[in-house]
Amino acid sequence: MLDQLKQLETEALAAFSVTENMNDLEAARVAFMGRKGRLADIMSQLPSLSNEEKRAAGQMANEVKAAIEGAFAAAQSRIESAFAELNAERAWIDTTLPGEEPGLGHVHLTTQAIADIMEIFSKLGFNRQRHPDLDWDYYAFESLNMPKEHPARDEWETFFIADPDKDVVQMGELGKVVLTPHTSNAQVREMQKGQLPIRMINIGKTYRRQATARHLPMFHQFEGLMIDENVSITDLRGVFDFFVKRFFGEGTKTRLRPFHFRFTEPSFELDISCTVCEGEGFVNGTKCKLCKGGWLELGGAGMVHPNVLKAGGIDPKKYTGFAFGWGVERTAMMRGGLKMDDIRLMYRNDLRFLKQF
Ligand code: FA5
Repeated sequence: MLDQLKQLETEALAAFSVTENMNDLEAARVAFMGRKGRLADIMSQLPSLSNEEKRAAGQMANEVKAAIEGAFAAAQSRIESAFAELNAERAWIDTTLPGEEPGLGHVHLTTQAIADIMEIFSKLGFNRQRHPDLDWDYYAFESLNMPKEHPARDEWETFFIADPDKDVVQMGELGKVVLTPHTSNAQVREMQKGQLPIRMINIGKTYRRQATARHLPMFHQFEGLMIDENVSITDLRGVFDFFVKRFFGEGTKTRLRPFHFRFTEPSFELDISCTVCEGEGFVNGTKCKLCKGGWLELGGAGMVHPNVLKAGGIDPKKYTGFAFGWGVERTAMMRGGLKMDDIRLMYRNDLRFLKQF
């Protein structure tokens, strides 16, 4: 038994001397000195010894215990001071080192497109005006020749704003309150300022109850409005061509396709030649994946309807004008010839996507 005690002391001291953290040290202590540890195990043989042997073993056990406890305390303070040193090293800051340069971002694809759009139209004397994106039904629909209950309103998949107290749609003198489904609410608002001629660009957020790979519930449109004496479709065509050639490139072709809007007469959809296949419809003999036919639709336009001019207090016999409204995100996508599988990527804030632009 005496040999076993000596052996235990040697092993415990060796184990404590190599532990590097408090957890390992405690685990070693329990293994040697714990209630079910090696020392307790050896001491359990005591009753089978003679009285003389018991005395010798007891004395030796006390010496071994004291030696092991001393070694434990020494290992404990060794580990503590090693950690204190490490922490001090970590806490030290070399103030003479050059700082780390913070990463610089860039403006979002939509913001870039808005800046470019505005720069081009300002060359033609169009000014940016700001009109609300939370507006009355009157400006979003009624003043635009879409009376209450008119089926043409359905296409705009509109969000109506509820009165938080009464849980019904908010009403006012000018009808319900809507999140504008298009920037055309700016038309009559601009006319009501009473200043002619008008050359306005209204770029704003628009909202529709739509969320698909090609539709965002919140997107941007830019609305153009020009009103003066003798404004004709030729002017619309000229402005359209000017914008398209500068935004998409000199070689881009344009076309007007007859369409129907309640607030313009005649109305058109404006198309541009595809930015990938250059209007051919084919790339290396295979059908173009972006356009499927050579043309891309930019958005709607037309000559302002006389009823809309009247709603804005303008005499339709004296003045004429054109208006257009195009989607910023779709226009930005077309410029890069981007075949974006899902337009919603633009607002998912994934840096791997955003960094490309
Ligand atoms: C309009 O909104 C008319 N106000 C345009 C207009 C203005 C016509 C002035 C005549 C005179 P439309 O619903 O087609 O038209 O939308 C115009 C453009 O907005 C579309 O071509 C498309 O580029 C964009 N757009 C429409 N809905 C969405 C959507 N949910 N997500 C992204 N872009 C959209």
